[in-house]
Amino acid sequence: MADTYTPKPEHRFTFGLWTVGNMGRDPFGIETRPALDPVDSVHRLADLGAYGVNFHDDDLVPFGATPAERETALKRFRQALDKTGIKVPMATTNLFGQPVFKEGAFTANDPVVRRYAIKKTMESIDMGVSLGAKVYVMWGGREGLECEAAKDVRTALDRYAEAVNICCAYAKDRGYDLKFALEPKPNEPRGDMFLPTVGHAIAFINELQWPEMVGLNPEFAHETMSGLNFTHAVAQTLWHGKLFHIDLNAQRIGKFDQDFRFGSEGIRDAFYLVKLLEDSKWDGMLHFDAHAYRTENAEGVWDFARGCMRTYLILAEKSRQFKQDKEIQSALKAAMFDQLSVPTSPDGYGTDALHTLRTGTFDVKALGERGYAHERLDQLVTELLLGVR
Ligand code: GLT
Ligand code: MN
Ligand code: MN
Repeated sequence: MADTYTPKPEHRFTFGLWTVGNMGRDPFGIETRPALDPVDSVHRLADLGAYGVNFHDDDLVPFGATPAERETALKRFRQALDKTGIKVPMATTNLFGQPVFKEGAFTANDPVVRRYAIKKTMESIDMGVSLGAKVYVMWGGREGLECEAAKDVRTALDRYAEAVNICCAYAKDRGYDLKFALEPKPNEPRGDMFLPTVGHAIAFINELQWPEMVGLNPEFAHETMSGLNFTHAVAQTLWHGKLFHIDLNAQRIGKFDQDFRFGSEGIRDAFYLVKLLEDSKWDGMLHFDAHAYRTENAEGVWDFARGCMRTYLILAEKSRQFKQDKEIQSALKAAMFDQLSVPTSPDGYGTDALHTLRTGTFDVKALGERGYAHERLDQLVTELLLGVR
C-alpha cells in the first residue's frame, strides 16, 4: 500500500543492474539465486518507483558476445527503457572481472593490457552515452597491489592519470556531454588499492589535464571500511564542487565490503548523510550500490530495493523534523551552531586586520568553563531517530 515513503521517479533513486542482479555469490559459496534478465530488472525497478538503472558494459552485453547478440541485448533493453520511462543516468566499465585485468587495468604494468582497458572503456562510454548517461564512474577494482615490489606506485599514478586524461580527451573528441566520477576504495579485491579514499582522489584530480571534467563517486561502504566518516567525506567533496555521483549502502567498520541495504547498519550515519544531501540540495542521482543478503531469493531482492529507497525517504523526513523541532533548535543555539558561519577575521587578512587579531584580549578562563550542550543535542537527535519525538 502506498504511503508517504513510497518511492517515486522524482526522488531520483537508481540501482545498478549488478546490484539487484547480484546472485549471492561470495568467496566461500556459489550463487543462491538465479540470474536476472536486465529487461525484467528494468520493469521491476519501474514498478517500485525508481528513476533509473546503471550498468557496467558486461552487465548488459555479456563479455565475449557476438555483434548480433550485442544488438539484440541493446534493442531489448532500449525497448524496456522506452516502455517504462526508466533512465540511464550513469555508465561504467567492468575492468575487474576478467583474468586479463588481474594485474591491473589502467595501471597494469603491461602497456598492452592498459590499451585494451582503454578500448573497452571507450566502447562502454559510447554505449552509455547512446542510452543517455551523463556521468561515467571509474572504480579501479584491480588498480592496486599485493606484492609491493612489483609496481612503483608513483609510476602507476602517472599511468592512472594518463588513462583518465585519455578518457576525457575521448569524450571531448566525440562531443559527449559527459563527466567522470572516480570511486575510491581502500582494499578489496586488491590488498591495497590506488586512490583509496575520497581525500586521495580529490588530490589526484588536481594533477589531471581537465580537472573540471572529473569529480567523485564516493561510496558509504568504502570510506567506512577505512574507519572514516562518510558524511564528512561527502561534505568535503561537496565543498570542492566534486560530488558528481554517490553510492549509497551500509557497512560496518573493519569488515569486508558489505554493500548492505541502505540504513541497515549505522542508522545515525545514514541520517546525517541524508541530512547533508537534503540540506545541500543535492540534485544528482541517489544511487544504491548495494545488494540483498545472500539468504534472499528473488522476492527478497525487491524487498531489499524497496527498503533502500524507503529508508532514504524516512530519513529525509527526519531531517525536516530536525529543522522544525524547537528543542533541537534551542540546543543548536546553545552549541553555537550558527556562529560557525561568522568569519574569524571579518576584516580579512590586511595589516589592520592582523593587528586587531594580534592585540585582542580574551577571557580564556570563562571560555574554557563554558558548556556546549552537546549531550542534550545528541540525545534529542537519538530520540528523534528512535521515533519518540
Ligand atoms: C563493484 C564495486 C562498486 C562499484 C561498481 C562500479 S562495481 O560492485 O564494488 O563499488 O561502484 O564499478
Ligand atoms: Mn562497495
Ligand atoms: Mn560503488
